[in-house]
Amino acid sequence: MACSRYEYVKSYEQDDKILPNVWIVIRIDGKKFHKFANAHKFEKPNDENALNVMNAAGIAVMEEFRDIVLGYGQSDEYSFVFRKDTSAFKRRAAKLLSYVTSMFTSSYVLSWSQWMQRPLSYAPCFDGRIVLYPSDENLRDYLSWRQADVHVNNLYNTAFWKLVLESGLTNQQAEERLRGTFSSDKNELLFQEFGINYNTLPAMYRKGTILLRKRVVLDSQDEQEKGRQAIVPIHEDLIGNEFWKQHTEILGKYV
Ligand code: DGT
Ligand code: MG
Ligand code: MG
Ligand code: MG
Ligand code: MG
Repeated sequence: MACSRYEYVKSYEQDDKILPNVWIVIRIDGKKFHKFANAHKFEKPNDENALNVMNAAGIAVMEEFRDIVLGYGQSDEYSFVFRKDTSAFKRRAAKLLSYVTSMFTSSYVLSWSQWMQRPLSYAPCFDGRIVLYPSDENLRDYLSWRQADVHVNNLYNTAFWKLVLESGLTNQQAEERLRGTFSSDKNELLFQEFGINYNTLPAMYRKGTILLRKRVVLDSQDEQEKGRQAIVPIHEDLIGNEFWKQHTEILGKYV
C-alpha cells in the first residue's frame, strides 16, 4: 500500500530492543492484593488455593512463551526468566512485558474457578517490570532475594496470625510482640506457644514455587519417545548450590 501522509507518525515509535546476551527477568505483582485478598476472604497468612491460581497462571505463561527457562512465584508475584539468547519478539521490551503480564492476568482469571469457591468480585490486575541481569551470579542473587523475601515474610506472618487468631491479641499487640525479634525468636515462639515446628510447614509457603521444564514420562508412548516436556512445580531451596547442580539446564546447558 502506498504511504499515506500520516505514515510519518510511525517514526515516533521508539526502539526498545533489549541488548543481547543478558538474562531477561519479568516480574509481575498483583495490584493492591492486600485488599484483593480480604475481598475474596483468602486464608491468612497463606491461602493454598489462591496460590494454586497463581501457579496455574504461571504455568500458562510458560506454556505460551517457550523461551522462559524458569518461573518463580510467591505471594502475589511471579518472576519469569527468559533464556539469555532468546529472540522472542525480537527482544522488544514492551512486547515481552505486555504479553507476559496480560497472559498472566487473563490466565489468572481463567483459572480462578478451578480452585476458588467464591466468584471473582472484581477484575484483578498485575503490574510488570523487566530487569536485566548480565551474569549468572546476578540472576541467582535475584532469585535468592525473592526466596529470602518469602522466608522472612512467611515466618513473620505465620507468627503474627497465630498470635491474633489463636492467642486473641489485637493486630497492634501482635506487632508489638514481634517487633525487634530475630528469626530464631519467632521459630522459638511458634514452637513454645503453638507447638509448631516452622520447618515442617508446607514447603510452598516457606519456599515459594519454582516452575521448571522437565522431560516426564506419563504414558507408554512417552516412554518410546523418551518423555514429553512438562512444566513442573517444585518447592525447593534455590539459594544454595545444590539446586543449581541438580538443574544445570537452567543456566544455559541447552540440549
Ligand atoms: P501493591 O503491590 O503495591 O499494589 O500492594 P499489595 O497490597 O499487593 O502489596 P504486596 O504486593 O507488597 O503484598 C502482597 C499482599 O497480598 C499482602 O498484603 C498479602 C496479600 N496476599 C498474598 N498472598 C496471600 C495469601 O495467600 N493470603 C492472604 N491472606 N493474603 C495474601
Ligand atoms: Mg508492592
Ligand atoms: Mg502486590
Ligand atoms: Mg507482592
Ligand atoms: Mg497487531
